[in-house]
Parts: sequence; C-alpha cells; structure tokens
Amino acid sequence: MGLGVPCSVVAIGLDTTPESSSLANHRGGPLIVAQSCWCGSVVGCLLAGKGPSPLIVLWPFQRTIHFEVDRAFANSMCPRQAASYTIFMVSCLLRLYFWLFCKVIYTFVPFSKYILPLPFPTTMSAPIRVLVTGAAGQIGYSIVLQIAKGDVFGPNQKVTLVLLDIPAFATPLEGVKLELIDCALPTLAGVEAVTTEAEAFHDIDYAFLIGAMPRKEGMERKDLLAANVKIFKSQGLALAKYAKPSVKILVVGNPANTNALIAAKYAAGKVPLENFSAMTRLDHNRAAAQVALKVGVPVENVKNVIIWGNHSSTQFPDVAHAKVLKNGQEVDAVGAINDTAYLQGDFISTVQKRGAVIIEKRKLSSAMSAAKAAVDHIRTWHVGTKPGEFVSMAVASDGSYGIPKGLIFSFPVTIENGKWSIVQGLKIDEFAQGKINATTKELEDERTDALEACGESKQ
Ligand code: NAX
Repeated sequence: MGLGVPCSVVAIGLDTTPESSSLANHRGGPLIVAQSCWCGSVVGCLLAGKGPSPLIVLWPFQRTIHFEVDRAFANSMCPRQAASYTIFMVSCLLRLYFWLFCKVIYTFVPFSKYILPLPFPTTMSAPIRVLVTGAAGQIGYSIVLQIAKGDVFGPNQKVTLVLLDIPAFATPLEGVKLELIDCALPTLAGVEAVTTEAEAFHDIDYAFLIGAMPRKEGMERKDLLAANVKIFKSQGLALAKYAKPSVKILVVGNPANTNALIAAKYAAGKVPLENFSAMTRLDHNRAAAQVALKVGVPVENVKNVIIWGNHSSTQFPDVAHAKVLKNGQEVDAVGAINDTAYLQGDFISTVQKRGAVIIEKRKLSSAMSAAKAAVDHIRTWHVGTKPGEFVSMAVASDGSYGIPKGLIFSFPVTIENGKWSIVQGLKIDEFAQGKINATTKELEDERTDALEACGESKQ
C-alpha cells in the first residue's frame, strides 16, 4: 500500500549519528538526521548504507536537516505502519520547528529564554574538553562536580574533564576521578586524571587554571610570585603547543592577574590575548552580597557592582554604578545605602579582606565560594551577560580608563557571543581614581617582578 506522503521516518538522530544510522539500517528504512555539520550527516547517511542522496537542506541555522528517503520501503508499508510513521515524523518535525522558533525568539526578544524555556532537551552536543589544574586541591575538589553536572555549560552539553595536578598528588587525584565516575552523571563524557602538561592541555576548549604553589611559612610575597609565574609560563607554552587556538582560559591561582598575563605572553601567536582572563568574580560576588545585606534585598536584586584592578587587597570594589531592585523599583545602590562613610570605608575593606577573614576562621582559604565564582565566571563567558548588566572580569587592558595596555586588570564587562567588551564611559570620581591608580601601580610592579622571574625585561 502506498504511503501517500513524500517521505517517512524510521529513525531520527540528533547529533548521535552512529546510533540513528544503525537504527535506520536495522529497520531498513529512510533516515532523518539533524546534524550540526554537513559531513556528519553525509557520514550518517553512508553508515546507513544508503548514500547521501536525495539530500534536502531545510534550515541552514545551527543545525542542517537532511532527509534520505527510501521510497520503495515507504510504498511497501501497510496503512497502520504508514500512519504511525507519519505521526512520528510530524511530531519530530514539530518539535524541531518549535526548537527553531524558540531560538529565533531568544535572539530577538530580551529575557525570553527565561520566560519561554525550551520544553524539551535539544541535543547533547559533542563533548567539550575542560581542564582543571590543581584538581586535587580544595577549590579543585569543589569545582569538578559543578562542571561535570552541567552548572557551567548546561544540561545538554557533555564534558570531558581533564584533571591535572603535580605527580606527588597523583593518588588523591585518582580518587577525585573515581568519585566523579561514581556520580553517574549523564553530562560527564569522561574523566582523565593526568600529571603532565602534554596530556592535560591536549585539545582543550576551556581551562580553569587553579593549581598554584601555596605560600609557605617565611616565604616573601615576591618569592611566591616568582614560583607561581614560572608555573604559568610553562602552562602558557603548553597552551600554545597543545590546546585549541579557541581555548578560553580562567586563571584562579594567585597572583591571578599576573599569572594570566604571563600565561598569555607565552601562548601568544597561538591563543589570542582576549581568550585569557583572571578571576575577580569572587570579589564581585562578595561585593554584591554586602550590598544586598546592607539594603535588605535578595542578592539577585543587586547588579553592576564593579571590582577594579588586581585580585589582591588593593582591588577597588565600587558601587557607584550599581543598581538595586527595592520595593519593585530599580534604584541606585548608593542612594539605597545612603552612607558614604560606609561605602568608602567598611564596605571596601570588608570585600578586600574577606579572604583573610575566612582563612582566620576556617584555617583554610575560601574554596566553596571560589569554586562557585569560577563557575559563574565561565558560565557568563559562555552564555553572555543579560541586557543592562555587567560583571567583573580581569582581562587585558586596551587602554580603557587610562589603564596601561596589556595589564590584566579587572574591569566591568559585558559579554555577547563569547566575546567580552569593557563597559565604556562610566564616570570615575576623584576617590575612585585614587583607588584605581593604587591597584594599577601594584599590577605594574607585579608585572616587572614576574617578567624578571621569567628571565625577561619589561616590554
Ligand atoms: P590548594 O593548595 O588546596 O590546591 C592547589 C593545588 O594545586 C594542589 O593540589 C597542588 O598540588 C596543585 N598544584 C601546584 N602546582 C601545580 C602545577 N604546576 N600544576 C598543577 N597543579 C598544581 O589551593 P586552593 O585553595 O585550591 O587554591 C588554589 C589557588 O587559588 C591558590 O593560588 C589560591 O591563592 C587561589 N585563589 C584565588 C582566588 C581568586 O579569586 N582568584 C580565590 C580563592 C583562592 O585563594
């Protein structure tokens, strides 16, 4: 009995070509493949043993949809089979079109992705390779689960986690790997525990560079800096040699800004400078939390606090441009707090010294909040900032606000399509300028010391 429709579907494959192809092969019927690339679909069709023709491209938007039709098979079906296959195909296409519709709406209507979330998982994309260095350390232990379960790249993106630590920590690192396996996470495609840079940096898409040497008793700040920048020189060279040129890097290990500067310097030519960043998101989150406590609103009602400069005690937490949602109205944080002495005194020192207070109380440095901030940092870089919002991120200065070019300096940034831009035109008063100058000077001095430790002179 003829089918009466131009084509039918016995298998629908979303990205996982081998499974859908073998299903189609098994049933001996036509194949519909939604693929993220042309060659994937062609390979899918070939695997199904049917050849790539006829091939219809329905929508060249993110995913191309190819039909391969076996008319002889379609014509041989009984009415019941024909009806069920037709219903299946129509429902698949409706789902696909609704997904496309949502994507278009998200593009043109601000906030729509929060109001109209996709009602079904789209497709598990091919795994991305994510490196975590210092993975046997305390921040490492806190962060790996969050990355593995989709907190950074979402529930539809598989990740392969690459865990690096020094050889002396190979055994605890193996323990972290075993625990991750035991979490039985659908988003975790694999875990590799390694102790060499060649294995660690190979083909990575994202790097959380957390591992660094801790300060030992009696160690001078300058000695610690020298020890750590050498680690980041080596990792910069490894990035250039083994990573994808598109790799995005977050440096957490201290001195984070200067370590990022050194890693970027030694990866130059392969990995662009704008792919490097250092973490001041923890300081940003701390500042937002303090404002929320002071005003008496939930922290999600606070936006656009800024951390300027270095992730150190010279950083400048600034609320001059921050907004607070209070009693349903968006107001300036400065007005809502209405206490200049606090804003120029206790507020700044609380944020600057928060790390030291936590060490004093916990006898260990911040790990849970640092891991959460690193997740926030890369998540925002990956998905972008919301309209009207900015976040703090230490990135290479382009000369904005008079900061010397190339210094890795924490600025307010907006992010779109994976690219950050420094927010321009914010008014800086005399008080703020003094604070910004102090943190700039510290970063310039760190750069001089770091280059010297790497056997280079300042450029
Ligand atoms: P831990 O001492 O617990 O862990 C560090 C881990 O790094 C250790 O397992 C160590 O073996 C490993 N490591 C050392 N050298 C390595 C190398 N060359 N390659 C790979 N791994 C290496 O420290 P943790 O509390 O996890 O802190 C890690 C770093 O983050 C420190 O430098 C710390 O100062 C810094 N922080 C930065 C923050 C920021 O906001 N930028 C906040 C939190 C944290 O203080």
